Amino acid sequence: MIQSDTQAANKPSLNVLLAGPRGFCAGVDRAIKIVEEALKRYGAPVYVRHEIVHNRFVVESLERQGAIFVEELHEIPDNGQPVVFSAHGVPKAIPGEAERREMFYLDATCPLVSKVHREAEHHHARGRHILLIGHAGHPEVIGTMGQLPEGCVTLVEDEEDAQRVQPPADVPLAFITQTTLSVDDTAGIIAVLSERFPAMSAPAKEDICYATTNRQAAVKAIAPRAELMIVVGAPNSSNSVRLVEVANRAGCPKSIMVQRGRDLDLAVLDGVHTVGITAGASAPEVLVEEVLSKLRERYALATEEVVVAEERITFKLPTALSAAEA
Ligand code: 0K2
Ligand code: SF4
Repeated sequence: MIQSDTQAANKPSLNVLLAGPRGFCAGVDRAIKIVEEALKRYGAPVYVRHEIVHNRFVVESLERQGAIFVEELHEIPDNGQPVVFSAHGVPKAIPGEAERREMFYLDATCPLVSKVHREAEHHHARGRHILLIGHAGHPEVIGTMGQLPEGCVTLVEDEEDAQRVQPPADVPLAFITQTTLSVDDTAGIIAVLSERFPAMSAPAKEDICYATTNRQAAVKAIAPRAELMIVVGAPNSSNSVRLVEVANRAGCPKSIMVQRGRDLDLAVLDGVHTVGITAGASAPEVLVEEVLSKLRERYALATEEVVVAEERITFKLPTALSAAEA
């Protein structure tokens, strides 16, 4: 259904295609709720190791409620207050260190990331060397590699890496992936690996999650109709950066990322009749609304939402937070 702005007769019109789904996924929603619920139950401060999700707006609103963000556990005093691990997951050494220091920790790792951690352990237990498809330095990759002893996982970032990688000889192989990759790039990397290592254990499907897959599919659906794609998200958000790339490759001539409405320079709209808008899994809908408000400063919007999938998935909170208070 197309919705048109009323009382904007003197403004030029702009078609807006809203990607559906966009924005928060179940893992992000759960991670933020864990921090909020911890603040409610245990009071401030609640420490959070790494940005709970890669979005400054989310981080700053939790800071206002009493959350303190750190990068490493040594920055946290021994004061008995909880520490939450971010949605991206942590190496095994982190809960280990928290236990040694008798810290009270809550794990906000997305259950779909934890599933990949368990797959890594499963392959390792069967004597397989693991090829992890993902991006170096990303916290999810650091967390997944850190489930196993050093040397048991080799990172493969792209097709060139897949062509060159020399895993240990005479050891069976398996692959796993980061959850927020480009579906198409990953298929290309897996094709190269499967060709080189036909005996490699391959899961039925890579580990890219439902939310990443659906957001990319929605962008592909609107990209050919749009002259500009605006992705609401943060530069350190892997899944959001992928949406910018997907839009370009799916035929949208220009694709940009903005963190919020005030970052949008309306000059980029010159000559544009149809704009696509989406948001990464860590970007709240209020920031999409900000972008729409900014566009309304100059245009009368005719908005159409293009929905390629319905998402009903939700994840439970950790037992420590979901149990009724004693
Ligand atoms: O896409 P990223 O992994 O960089 O993370 P965020 O932007 O924080 O989105 C939430 C996904 C977290 C884990 O998959
Ligand atoms: Fe979980 Fe996927 Fe969301 Fe990451 S993007 S938090 S894996 S649902």
